Amino acid sequence: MPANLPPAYFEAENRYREAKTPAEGIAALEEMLAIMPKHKGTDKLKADLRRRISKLKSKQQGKKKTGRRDSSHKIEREGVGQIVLIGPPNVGKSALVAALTNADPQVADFPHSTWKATPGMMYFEDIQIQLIDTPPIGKEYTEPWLVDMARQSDMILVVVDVQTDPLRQLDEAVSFLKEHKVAALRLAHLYEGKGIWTFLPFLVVANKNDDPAIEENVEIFRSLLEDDWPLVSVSAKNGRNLDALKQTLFTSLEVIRVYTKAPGKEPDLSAPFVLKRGSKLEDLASKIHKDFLEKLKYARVWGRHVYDGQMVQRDHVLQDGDVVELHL
Ligand SMILES: Nc1nc2c(ncn2[C@@H]2O[C@H](COP(=O)(O)OP(=O)(O)O)[C@@H](O)[C@H]2O)c(=O)[nH]1
Ligand SMILES: [Mg+2]
Repeated sequence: MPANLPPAYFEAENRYREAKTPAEGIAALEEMLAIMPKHKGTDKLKADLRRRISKLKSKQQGKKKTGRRDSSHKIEREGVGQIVLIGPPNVGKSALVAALTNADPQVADFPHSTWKATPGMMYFEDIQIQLIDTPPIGKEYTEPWLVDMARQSDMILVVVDVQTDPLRQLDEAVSFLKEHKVAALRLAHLYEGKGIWTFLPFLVVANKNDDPAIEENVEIFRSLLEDDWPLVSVSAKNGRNLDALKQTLFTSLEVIRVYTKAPGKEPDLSAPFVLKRGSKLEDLASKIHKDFLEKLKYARVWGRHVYDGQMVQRDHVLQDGDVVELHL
């Protein structure tokens, strides 16, 4: 690798690694190609980038052909995040979506009762998160669009039944996703340089933990888990730990809620602006209005990590729950 590549090249390379669609990947690769200094030492690298671009382009075209069929399964994103439930039959995916959201998917004691994806909105405090119930994955047959839906989501919940061999169920789900190049973000380093992967936050939900007598199953499951999977154990049937699950889902989405106020007025607490964790004052300004980014002088912030009305500059990192008064 030539040593004189500019920092912008590595930024584009990061974007390429994190690309969720062929289009994003192509854009990043083309940027890398454009940034690359022109001399003999970079010829090989350039050829390699061009090859990757054309590969992605053919993938994109292949996708377009089947677009009509796939689009019927596409679920419009709503709320601050989209989370897909994945797992074998009968573990309680539909029961969880029914318990956590306004949706009412069919819950049944026979396998394969769910054959289409059903979205529902889950309220968490003052925001909503979208959960999607899906048909089961399994050895015999898995809906072909299911993986695409997972890839386009913000997070995957692997649901298992803690009363019925949860370790095998988890392994099945993780292997299935791995076969389709979808893996946990935490484990991304294991797949570096092995093609184009989609990495997402994963959470394991051990369902059917109905009462304290079942805690022992949960502990055994937990102790057998490799790779330190984050795990929440719940009961969709009687609501045990569902509040903890909601909180964990919100935290895993890595977003913050910020409220705005006008000088001398009360803040508007009804509708927060939702930003990625780590966002700065200037990110909030540009989200409110594109002119604000330019005009922004400073802001006053009320929250847990500042003193009341603290004056902050553009690069100030905001926290969940902050109230911000912009001064233009
Ligand atoms: N004991 C118990 N049974 C549950 C729980 N959640 C779901 N079930 C039952 O498990 C069966 C399968 O549930 P369902 O939601 O249809 O599973 P899915 O195939 O993963 O969508 C049904 O008989 C449910 O009533 C739970 O938390 N505890
Ligand atoms: Mg179901």
